[in-house]
Amino acid sequence: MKRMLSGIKPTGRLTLGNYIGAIRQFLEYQNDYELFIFIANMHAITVPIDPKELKQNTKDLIALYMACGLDSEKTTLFLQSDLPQHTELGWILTCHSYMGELQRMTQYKDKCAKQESGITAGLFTYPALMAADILMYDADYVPVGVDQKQHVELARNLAERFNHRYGDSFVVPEPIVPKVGAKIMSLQNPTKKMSKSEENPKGTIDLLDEPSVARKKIMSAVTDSLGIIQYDPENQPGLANLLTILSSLSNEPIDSIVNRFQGKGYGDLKKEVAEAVYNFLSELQAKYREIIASGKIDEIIQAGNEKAGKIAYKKVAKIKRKLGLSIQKR
Ligand code: ATP
Ligand code: LTN
Repeated sequence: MKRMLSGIKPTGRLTLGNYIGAIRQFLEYQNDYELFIFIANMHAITVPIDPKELKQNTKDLIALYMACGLDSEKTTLFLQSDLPQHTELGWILTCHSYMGELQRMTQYKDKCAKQESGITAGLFTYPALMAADILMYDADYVPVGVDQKQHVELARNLAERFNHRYGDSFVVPEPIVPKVGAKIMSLQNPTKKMSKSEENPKGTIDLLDEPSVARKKIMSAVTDSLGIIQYDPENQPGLANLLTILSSLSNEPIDSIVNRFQGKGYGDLKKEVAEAVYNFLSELQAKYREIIASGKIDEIIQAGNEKAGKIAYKKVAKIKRKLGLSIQKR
């Protein structure tokens, strides 16, 4: 079975966009791949973050993953900061990354452009840590958003460089980027992505939003004045977004929804989407609360850490031997 790995930073609360665009895919992958999913909390500290918030986001993320249907029997779910091998291999890979290579990373360049002061060295070297996360487990595939593809390519280059210099060390990973269309838009500005860092909370549905609040957000979503129900993302982006959300949550094809709503108004469609979102969030949050109350999070992370930790321990020991860092005979 091929191995797949992905991580998510606990820097904000998860949105319906994260669910439809990313988490739902993980649920499918867990049947066909040996799946490793981890909370990239060492990456979250590359920018200032309140410790209480970080801790809460981390727990929420684990509980939400499970509430969405990630099955700890099939998937190894672990916490990056609990495995010191990540930073150890991260340092080793930092020492094999060139300044020019890291300077070319567009995410770093964008952040530099936006954030005039207070850029940390960690933000600069973070792609080397991300490469360590991936190469540690010999992942064949890494599902990521388009913005992260360049980082996976760096991991590929580092793997090849290492294999060339020291002999076979790492599997060269491949990024998997979701098909186009896997992009849920803001409810208030449907030409922009629904994002956890969006300023207007009315545009974003948080997975932990009160379901009745989420219902209101759908009812007040921006549409258009054409008054025809059809799927036309270019001219009717708000409507297309609502159709995509309904189709994703109900598994009903968009065409069939469009047919059902012929001759009806936007209000009718919004009501059905609002109900679907209301029901989805109510069920999800009930499971979420159950998981939090069960105290199982610690147990699941511990089991995941143990499984991932064994692989990480072996890998770092092997790499240290190859580099001449270990002097004792084994
Ligand atoms: P931010 O909003 O702060 O830029 P984000 O919501 O994009 O963050 P990430 O942690 O970068 O969060 O994304 C996690 C995963 O969710 C990625 O695979 C990304 O492609 C996916 N994702 C995020 N927002 C959407 C969206 N609106 N539609 C579809 N997929 C999304
Ligand atoms: N950098 C990613 C999170 C991340 C990751 C990884 C994803 C850290 N390590 C390894 C895939 C594989 C982000 O900012 N979303």
